[in-house]
Amino acid sequence: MAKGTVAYKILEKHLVKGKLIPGEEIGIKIDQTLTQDATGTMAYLQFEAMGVKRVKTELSVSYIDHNMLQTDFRNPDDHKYLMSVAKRYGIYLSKPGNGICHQVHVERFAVPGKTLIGSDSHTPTSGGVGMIAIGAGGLDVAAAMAGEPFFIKMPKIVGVKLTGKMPPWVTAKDIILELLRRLTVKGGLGKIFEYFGEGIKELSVPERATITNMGAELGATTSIFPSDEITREYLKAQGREEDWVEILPDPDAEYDEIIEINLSELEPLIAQPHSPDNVVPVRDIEGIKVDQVVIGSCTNSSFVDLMRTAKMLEGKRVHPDVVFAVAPGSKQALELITQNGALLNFLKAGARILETACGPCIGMGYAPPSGGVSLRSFNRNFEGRSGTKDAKVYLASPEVCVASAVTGEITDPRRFAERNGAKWIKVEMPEKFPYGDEAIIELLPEEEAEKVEIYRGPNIKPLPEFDPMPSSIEGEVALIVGDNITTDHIMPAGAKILPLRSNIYAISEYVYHYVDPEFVERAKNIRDVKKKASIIIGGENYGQGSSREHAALAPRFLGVRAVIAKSFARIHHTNLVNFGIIPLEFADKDDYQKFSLGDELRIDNVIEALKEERDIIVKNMTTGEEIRLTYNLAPRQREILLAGGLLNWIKSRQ
Ligand code: MIC
Ligand code: SF4
Repeated sequence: MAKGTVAYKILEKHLVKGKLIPGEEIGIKIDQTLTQDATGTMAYLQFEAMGVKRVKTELSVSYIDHNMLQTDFRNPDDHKYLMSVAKRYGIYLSKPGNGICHQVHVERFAVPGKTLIGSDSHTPTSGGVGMIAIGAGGLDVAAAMAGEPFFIKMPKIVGVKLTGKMPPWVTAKDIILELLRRLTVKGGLGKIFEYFGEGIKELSVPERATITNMGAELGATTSIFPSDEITREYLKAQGREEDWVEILPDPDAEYDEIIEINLSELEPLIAQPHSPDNVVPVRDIEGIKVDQVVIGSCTNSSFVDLMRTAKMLEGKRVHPDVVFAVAPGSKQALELITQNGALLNFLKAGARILETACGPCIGMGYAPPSGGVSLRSFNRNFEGRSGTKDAKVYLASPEVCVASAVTGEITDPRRFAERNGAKWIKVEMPEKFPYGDEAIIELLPEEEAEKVEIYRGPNIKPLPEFDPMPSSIEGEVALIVGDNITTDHIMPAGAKILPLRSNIYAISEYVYHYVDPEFVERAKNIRDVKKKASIIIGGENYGQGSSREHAALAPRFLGVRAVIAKSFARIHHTNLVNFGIIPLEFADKDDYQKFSLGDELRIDNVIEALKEERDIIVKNMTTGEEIRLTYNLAPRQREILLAGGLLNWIKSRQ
């Protein structure tokens, strides 16, 4: 039962519904929330619809970090909306330029022992300071701000025992890449990864945060480190020692499973295109020419990353054929490297300095050239995500990135050190960080807050209304896809589409845009002409990756009422339920073969089946076959589906 583990202790303290038994639905009290601009506008529209006067959490922060290109009025209008909502409802606002939500949250707000949910899949980053931090859809975050508990299936708690000592040039990134190599992008489904063992003493908080951040790529519910002396020192340097509490696993703590990594045996690793689990040792693919290199993203752009790579660059220049960029993760990190002069090393090496934001990680600028090779210190390399469909994106530690930027080809940093005399340094934490809170807007007193008017630009469109579940679904197979479909496939981001996040009518025109450009027309035809529902057939781990609820909301708007898949990724599964799309699974996975595009399907007695928790039968009217489907839905989720979505369900209870 994993009693005595750090994760169990925190969950136990926050439990408001259910039992801490793996697989059972539990409700937990949420202390903190975070949103970012790309998911935040929708989350706050939903929060407004809940009619609450002020957030009910201990702390809520709204970050602006994803879309900062501001190519026209839409994006700054959204920012203005977010700023007014924050003032009105008692939410801190981190302005554009202050940094990437997860990094700033660890620096300025994360508190050991507390719970956090965020409308971004990398929210587990704050697990680096011993907090239960979980990514969720915006609607779930809105509900938590309104004081509702957050519901998940109680995960298994997997202990990751770190033994040995990392050799020079092996870093935190290699620990998480090693886990991805072993477990794949679906290896973490239904699990919390809790790190323990001698090896964790070597890892600073920013390094721990790299690991908990990229645990999202395993499909894990979250990842967590104990809150120990290292955490205390870090929080003290952030001027927040009073936030520290010690949370260690009990000596007799029992994990549901244990994975051991001997750090002494690790070597620099790299994820090849187009999946973060396509991991090999860097030395195996040395010599591949790179066109561009970038250090940044919420995974690897901390002060520690910037200091070590700045040191590697001392007296060196970026290869003439390579464009190299650095996007510091936060204003605080940028301030520090400005103060101590490390920034100059990047400039002198010929680096391009990008804004402290997500930027290239979500295809907002800095796209690679046609067919180009881009090496990044990020966490995701899904096909096309960089903005260039045929680019090849590799993921590795910032140290591998810098070694390769100088040589012009993928290079093992150990070989780089030998040849170029670069020295491995252990980055010491400053005694006091420059807090850098100048770009955080403080809370207004309640009486003033109540008078704030919400600003709504013309890009912000009201939420569409959705019907309750019909008693039978008459539908058509509108799309068939394979395994590991990401929410980037379903609802792409990037400079063209991201500005439409507050406008479901406009953004739904891009659903499955790069996978099947005809999908939208087909779905609309099924909805408007044939007056039927669209049904999507999927493989394993359907909807992995980002938490964007637009990947459920926009298909629902286009008339999708069911997705039948071999298995689902956690956040997307919940998002489908929240928007009234029923996530069904094949009782026999081989039945996946039994569907073709355009097949007419009929699912009868949906309401009864959901009420009585019976399996569902789909009739393929085109082939005459009947196929048995199951589902993994808690009673509350079945009620939500019957109501046509979470907002309808919440309203029906008021
Ligand atoms: C991502 O890394 O894919 C994002 C962009 O941060 C998303 C959120 C979004 O789509 O807005 C995520 O990880 O949840
Ligand atoms: Fe931003 Fe990339 Fe992190 Fe997502 S993964 S929050 S886009 S930096």
